[in-house]
Amino acid sequence: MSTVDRPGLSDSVAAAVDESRLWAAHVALASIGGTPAGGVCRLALSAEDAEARRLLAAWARERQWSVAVDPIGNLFIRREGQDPRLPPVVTGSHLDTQPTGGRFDGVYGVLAGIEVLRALDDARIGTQRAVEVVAWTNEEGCRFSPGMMGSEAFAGIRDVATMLVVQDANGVSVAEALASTLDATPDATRRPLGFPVHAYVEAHIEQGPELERTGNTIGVVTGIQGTCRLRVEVRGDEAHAGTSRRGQRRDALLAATRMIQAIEQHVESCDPADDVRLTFGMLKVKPNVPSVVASWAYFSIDVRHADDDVMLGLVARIEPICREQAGGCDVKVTEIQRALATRFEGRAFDAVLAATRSRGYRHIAMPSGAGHDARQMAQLCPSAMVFVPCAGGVSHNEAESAEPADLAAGTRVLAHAVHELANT
Ligand code: HGY
Ligand code: MN
Ligand code: MN
Repeated sequence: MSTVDRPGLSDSVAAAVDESRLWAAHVALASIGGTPAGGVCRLALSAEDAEARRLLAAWARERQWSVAVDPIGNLFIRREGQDPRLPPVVTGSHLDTQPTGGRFDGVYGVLAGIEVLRALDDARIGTQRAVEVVAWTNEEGCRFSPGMMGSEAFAGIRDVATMLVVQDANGVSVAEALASTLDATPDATRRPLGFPVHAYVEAHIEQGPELERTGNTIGVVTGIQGTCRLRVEVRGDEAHAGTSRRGQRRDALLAATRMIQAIEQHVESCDPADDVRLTFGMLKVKPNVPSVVASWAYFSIDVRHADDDVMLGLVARIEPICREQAGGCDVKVTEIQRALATRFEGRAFDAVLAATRSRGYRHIAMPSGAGHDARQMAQLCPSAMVFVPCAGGVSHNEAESAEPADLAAGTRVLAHAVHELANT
């Protein structure tokens, strides 16, 4: 008969975290969508995503944990508590990756959650509240844009209906891809969207250099900077490369490059401290052949900053700059996602800080430059994040790397904090 919490049991749970078992789980997941360069390509709702979900569901069955999915495909693995009526503690992250992603972004948070459940079992420790591990659907947003679909749907920030119709570059909709992905976990209980959550804690690699640079093992995350995502569509006219005069062209690609340059120069002029994160990650061109003047260009803009006023001030300048650089082309600027800066505070943050101190890890309190599902969960319940270092801060890159000992340290902090929260 397992025992419900008594003081000090959080140490026992943390001690039951098994570093080599956690590493083996990462090796297993990294083989699903593994790339020749040693990274991972496991796009949202792809065959690889389905295979990863199937593996997690099999692990859950081994331990008699229950498995459920909701209407956007969020996957929940639940270890029951003493009182099933109480809102659970939820931990987790995402299984999907960027196309040239690494072996740790997202998946570490899911596997750390699984390891916490295993540690609770092995230590034969019960909790008042159930503990659920979640794998959020489509955090990355590279196949189906914008990302964060699972956690935004769960938090009621965006309507599932608007997500299901989104199509990928091949015209496959979220709805179609979701249906085939869910076939991978046929025994999963179908749940309605959303439920009360007592607290949410997400473990993640930092995806930046601070922990490694300062020699710290744990980042107790204070919040996430704001993010605005936009798309710019430029329309011109196709023309012959050898006969059309420059003065008569409506060259969509040339106009797009002028817009990109002008936005970059504007940001540089008002951000001497290099605090703004401005990214033009995607550019599409039609007809995209050497001897035809481009009639269509489509590019992405990702603007981030810790101060919402600064970020929104820059976003407000984007459309005017694009129109100034249009050169006779038609321009359409669309904002597709806006997430303001988020602070983590309250019982989840306090539990992570207390667990980190109690375990004696070198640590710093620090903000997150990257976006995470925890941002959305912070709108629902007390939420927090545990960061661990990654080599050189490199992420969204196949060279992404992390040390087994650091992953285990973060998981011990997670186990300690989750156990405390599941008994309050
Ligand atoms: O873009 C982000 O910050 C996240 O890693 N998807
Ligand atoms: Mn991530
Ligand atoms: Mn990512």
